[in-house]
Amino acid sequence: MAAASSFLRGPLSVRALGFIGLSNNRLPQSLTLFHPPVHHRRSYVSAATDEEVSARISAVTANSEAPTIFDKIIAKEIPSTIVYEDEKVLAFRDINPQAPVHVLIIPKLRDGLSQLSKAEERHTEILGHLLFAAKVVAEKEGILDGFRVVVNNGPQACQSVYHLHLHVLGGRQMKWPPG
Ligand code: DGP
Repeated sequence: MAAASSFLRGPLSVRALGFIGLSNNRLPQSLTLFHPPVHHRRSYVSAATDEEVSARISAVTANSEAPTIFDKIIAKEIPSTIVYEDEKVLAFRDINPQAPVHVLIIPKLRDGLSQLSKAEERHTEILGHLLFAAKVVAEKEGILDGFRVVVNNGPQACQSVYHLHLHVLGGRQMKWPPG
């Protein structure tokens, strides 16, 4: 209980804000969108991890047209470990792996697909291509017998990079339900 009440004084939020280079007084007013009703605030705040708070803040500050770190990876301006590439998609190892195999697959052209919920009819071909690429990556990585494909969409799913991406995870026993 003591630990929970210390969270209420804000260290989680402050650490998360520091992580993305924001201080409380520079927060956009729209962040209040994510504030729970006062009577729910105690359990909500104490349940949030740094990662979850960072993801919510990233979502609020994200401009869906703004470049993301993935544009720099596509342009090879920053290094990544590429495991598969074709004319439409790029697959590279996640910098923060959650399993022995953790590969991200992204469309090279974002075309409005900052997140899956922005998908339109015209995106069906690239969406299918991404899913097929997940199978190709799983095969290359030797995890065809068991792997998981995840798309985090929006702050409640902890999406942190607003350029659509599939996570391909494998190489260990997965659990269900996911966290
Ligand atoms: P998500 O939380 O679903 O938006 O996943 C974004 C993933 O991107 C996260 O697992 C970490 C990964 N990531 C972020 N920045 C970089 C980077 O610079 N390089 C690589 N390889 N992965 C990154």
